[in-house]
Amino acid sequence: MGFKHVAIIMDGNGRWAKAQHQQRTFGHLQGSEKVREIAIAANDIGIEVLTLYAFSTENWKRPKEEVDYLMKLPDVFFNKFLKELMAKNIRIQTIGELEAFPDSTRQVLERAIQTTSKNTGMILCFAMNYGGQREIILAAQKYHEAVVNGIINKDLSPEIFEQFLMTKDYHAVDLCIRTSGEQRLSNFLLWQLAYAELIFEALPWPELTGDHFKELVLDATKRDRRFGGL
Ligand code: V0D
Repeated sequence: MGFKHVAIIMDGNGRWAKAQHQQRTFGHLQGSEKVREIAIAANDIGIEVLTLYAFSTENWKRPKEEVDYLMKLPDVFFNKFLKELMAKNIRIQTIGELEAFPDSTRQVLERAIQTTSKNTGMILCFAMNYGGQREIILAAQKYHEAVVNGIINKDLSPEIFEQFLMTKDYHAVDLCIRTSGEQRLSNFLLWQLAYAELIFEALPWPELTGDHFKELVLDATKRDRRFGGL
């Protein structure tokens, strides 16, 4: 039973850089190279959606220079890797409230989404200015609006509520991996992780390899998933 949707909290980039007497931004750049390697590995093993936590709603609290650097990373990433993503038939998508990003960053994202929109392979979904609680509040507001407008009735179920989440087009998350040793969800995909397998990997994100990633996914696939049944 192969996994369809894998999500990753790409933690440990700043700490990894500091450990080698480098700036945190160097860790972020190295981290974006890893996005390429892990996306290709995920595509190799037939994963349909890979959702990566690239920027949380909390990340705005970081020093301005670091935030400014992160805003430029999507452009750096696409200039280096867009050709390769096209060759691998990978589609770029995003979840999160992109309105908060500078126009320049949003234009880069829009162009990448457009350029890859006809690809039919794996979806590489970047969660940007994303927070799980915020997503659920927005979904509740949209649901309420739909009820007020008489578009749907008041019977609410998980299946109906999910249609108002940012991930409505994706399969449920099968596995979430967090690198760098912390064992928390940190407001990532709260609803979607209800039945997901969890892996807390000690290695920091820049040190994960494609082969190691494939091994983690394979190990999790072997777990017996009962979804609360017997
Ligand atoms: C920094 C480790 C790729 C986590 C990975 C703006 C923190 C490297 C992207 C990216 C970030 C995002 C969207 C897109 C193409 C690439 C990225 C951010 C941070 C936040 F369409 N890496 N990356 N975006 N890091």
